[in-house]
Amino acid sequence: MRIGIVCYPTFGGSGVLATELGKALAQKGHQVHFITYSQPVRLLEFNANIFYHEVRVPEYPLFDYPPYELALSSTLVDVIIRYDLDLLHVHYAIPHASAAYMAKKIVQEKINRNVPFITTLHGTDITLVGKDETYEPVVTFSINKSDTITAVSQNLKDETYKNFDIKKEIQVVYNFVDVKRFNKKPFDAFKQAVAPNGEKIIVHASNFRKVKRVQDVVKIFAEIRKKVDCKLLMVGDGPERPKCEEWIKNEGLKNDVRFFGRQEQIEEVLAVCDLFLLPSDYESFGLAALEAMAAHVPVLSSNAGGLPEVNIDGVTGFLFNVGDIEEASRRGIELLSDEAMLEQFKNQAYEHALKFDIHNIVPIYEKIYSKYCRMDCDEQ
Ligand code: GMT
Repeated sequence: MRIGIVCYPTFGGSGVLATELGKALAQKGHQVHFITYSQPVRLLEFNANIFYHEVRVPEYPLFDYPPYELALSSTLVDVIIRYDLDLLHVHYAIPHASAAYMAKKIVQEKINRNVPFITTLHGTDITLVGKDETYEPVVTFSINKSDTITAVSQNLKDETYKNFDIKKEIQVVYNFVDVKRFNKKPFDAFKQAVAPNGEKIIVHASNFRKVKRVQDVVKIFAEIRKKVDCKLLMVGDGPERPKCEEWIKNEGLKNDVRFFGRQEQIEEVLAVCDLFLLPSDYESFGLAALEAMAAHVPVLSSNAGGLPEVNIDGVTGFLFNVGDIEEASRRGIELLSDEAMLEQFKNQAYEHALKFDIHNIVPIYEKIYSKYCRMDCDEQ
């Protein structure tokens, strides 16, 4: 099929997922067109089935706010007609679902073709930004106009029905991970460099937004470190990072914490780690936790949002109430002090991650697409 994918091209989970989906679809022989304002960060490989179309927003002195959504809709119309796309799959509702609806209507009027669009809800488009009254009417409308709606967890599906007047069925399609990519042997020289005395290695990876509660990461680490020799690796970047570096300095933890910034090869870092921390206020799913599990790293996470659907308490790691540093630290110490238990949790985390392997989830999206297959699309 010929599929248009719209997403945020940055390091966020929704963009990563959309890009990995597009790459997997291209490998399976579909023609995939990414339509975004810059090249998606994970779109590094060459594949003849992958096309990238940049959405340009011309500057004009009259505009204090350049109208990105109009530029996106117009680019969508152009790509749909020029490449005869079968459908659009938009990731993150704002403003992608309304732009897709607008493009669909224009194409209908121009060439009398109905181009379906699938909207995948990822999290903050529903739980934070979307339900704000500034956007809510448009978000509700464009979700309802989507031909298929998917959400990345049961929790996000429930939240969507709770916060918006949605008249259609929402299908849960979980995040996925390429387990083969993350199931790596540890690179001994790297391990030796970050934990020279065989310390346990704790890791956190995120975009350092407020919702991630990176201060809790520091607090939990400080408590665990009182009982277990350990190091903390911080992967990613974002608004809370400067404050986080300050807290670490103030707590006297500087020599035991390393910041790696944004990492394309996060699997190399995860391969040497023993525990992943994710104390978020909310996660619709928690893709970063799944990636850790695929790398044999158990997860110590809050029980917010969809996290309990991914991190199984007492099996793949432990859950704690948001902000409960004491419980989180207790569980971290328990796990890192018992070699046999840690080994068991590492294996269980990996086993559970297999359920979310790319080869299990991508066919679910293909099945959704096949509903919209035109007469000629099997020949692609
Ligand atoms: O976590 C973020 O801040 C990024 C955000 C995004 O929209 O890119 O991630 C969301 O989508 C991911 C992929 O579906 C989910 O795994 C994350 O849990 C979700 N983040 C939140 O709900 C906060």
